[in-house]
Formats: sequence, structure tokens, C-alpha cells
Amino acid sequence: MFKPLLRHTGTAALCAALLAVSCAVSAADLKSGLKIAFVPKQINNPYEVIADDGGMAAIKEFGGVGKVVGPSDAGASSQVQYINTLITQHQDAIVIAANDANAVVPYLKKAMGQGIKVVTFDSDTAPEGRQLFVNQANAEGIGRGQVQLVSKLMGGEGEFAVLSATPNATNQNTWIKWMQEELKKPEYSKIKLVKIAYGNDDDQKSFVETQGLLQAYPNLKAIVAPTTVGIAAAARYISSSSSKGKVAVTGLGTPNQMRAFVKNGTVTAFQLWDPNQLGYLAAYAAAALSSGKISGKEGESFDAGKLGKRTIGPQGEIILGPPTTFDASNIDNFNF
Ligand code: RAM
Repeated sequence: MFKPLLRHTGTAALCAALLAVSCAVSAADLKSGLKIAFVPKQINNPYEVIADDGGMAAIKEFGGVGKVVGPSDAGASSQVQYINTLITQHQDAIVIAANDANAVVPYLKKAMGQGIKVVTFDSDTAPEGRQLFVNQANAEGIGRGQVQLVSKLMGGEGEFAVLSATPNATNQNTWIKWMQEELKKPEYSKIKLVKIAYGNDDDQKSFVETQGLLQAYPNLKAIVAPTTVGIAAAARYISSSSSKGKVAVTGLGTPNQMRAFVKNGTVTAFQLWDPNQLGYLAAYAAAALSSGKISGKEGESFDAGKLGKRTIGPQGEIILGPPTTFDASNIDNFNF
């Protein structure tokens, strides 16, 4: 299993033992005082807050100047005004979780035209909108894994619905596409995806959409919400409804938001990665680009602090690592 929080303990201990003389991570190689701005999908989404915190921690490590700016809703063009301001401020890099694959591209291109490096994380733009995409995990693996998990929870048959984020979210749409691919396999012939609903990564709308799904599909056996906002809202609705214990809730959630629902029997299992590490990795990628250590080409490597050396894959993608499945047996080992 993925043990994200412990991976570099050995290196850290060794560095301490060597009095950090030769272990000054990559900080010494990076330009000092880099101005790096994070633009999350939404400023108040708990997942994005954890990722942004990871980014700010990395920036502190290498002596840069970090900040987080962004909209309060995940609408397609809601990030444009923030990008424009960051261009005016001559930031060295913009690290953005894009709310739409295309809406922000002209503005990010303008930024790159002025020498600002652009890294997407969590939710990508079209490739021409950025130099690098820091992805939490392989998108195909996430999508197929969600179907494998829900199939197990449904006993291999019945109807399920997806409760997604916004209809334009690049990350959720890619995962759903892979879920639909996985569903074509013969072992899922008794499972039917009856509806894809959108809660817009808004807690209240996700809550109401959950209620709507249960009313519209009385035989529903599961809801898969591949969004931390959606899964928490769906679990909250179901935990106090007559569907508790009858309709499974799964998807992607943070252990801290989902713990109560695992303990009270509403949720059996769900998945995620460590968003803090995602932001941390994205900040190091941005700094390596801004310091001229990498240009964004496949095969180039850079030092990502406590995450070690990372290599750029096809189409400028850098992958953090595989997701973890959380359930009652391990959820208390995680605190994010
Ligand atoms: C929500 C956001 C984010 C996604 C997670 C899983 O917080 O939609 O983009 O990666 O869920």
C-alpha cells in the first residue's frame, strides 16, 4: 500500500546525521525569492486548502514567496481575473488547478508569453495552456479503480450513479471517462450507471443532488462521488436518511472529512492520495522551471525536496503516486 507520509524518513534521518552538509535538498540549486502563486479551483474547498498548504510549505523550504488566490466557486471562467492580476504582478510562476480545460488557456498563454512559468495541478488545461501538469495519480487507474471499488460494494450488480463536481472539470471528466471504459468489461454486465449528476463542488448543491438521485432511482445501490466535496455531502445526506445501509457511498474523499461516516457505518471504503504532497510537488516543479533546471520536456528530472527526484512523463505530466483505499481498518492512520 501507498505509505506517503513515511517515504522519506530514512533520507531525513541520514541528512540529520550528516548535519545536512550534503543534503540541502534542492534548495541551493533553485533561484532564491521566487514568487509563486497558487490558484486553486476554489479557495474554500478543504481539499484545495490542503494542497495549497503543501505548496506553501515547499515554497518556504526553498526560500520563495508564496501566495494563494482564487475564486469562491468552481465556475469555468472564475479564475480568469486572478490570472490577469498575477500577470500584472510579474509572478515567477502560476500553479493552477483549472476549472475548465479551455477557458483559462488564453490567459495562461499570455502569462507564459511574459516569461511566467505555468504548472497545472489536480485539474489540467489543454496542453498548450501550461508547461507541466502535476497529476495526483494516473487518471486511468483512478477511474478504473473507482468502478472496481463500487462493484465490490454493490456485490457485483445493480444501479449506481455518479455525483461529480462541475460538468467542465477536466479531472473528474477524465476519471468518469475511464470509469465508463472499465464498465464495458464483462464482469460488470450486471452493473448499470444510471446517471451522472453534478454538485458543482458546492456542498449544498451536492447534498440536494444526492436527495434527487435517491428519489429518481429508488433501486439505486450506490453513489460514486469522485470529488471530496460531493462524497462528504452525499454521505451526510445518506447518514441521516432511510437509505443508510442500503445505498453505498464511495468515491474520493479526505480521511478527516469522511471519518465520522466510516465510523457510523454510512461509508465502507473510499479513496484518495495526500493533497498536501500534491501541492508540495507542484511547487517544486514550478521552482525547477523558474530556475531553468527543467524546461518541461519528457524525461527531464528535478529534485522535489522530501519527495525525492521526480521525472517528467509524456505530455509534460508528473504523477504523484497511486491512491490509497481507506476503510475502518486504516482510516485512523491518516490525518488530512
Ligand atoms: C474535489 C475537487 C478536486 C478533486 C478532489 C478529489 O476536492 O474537485 O479537484 O481532485 O475533489
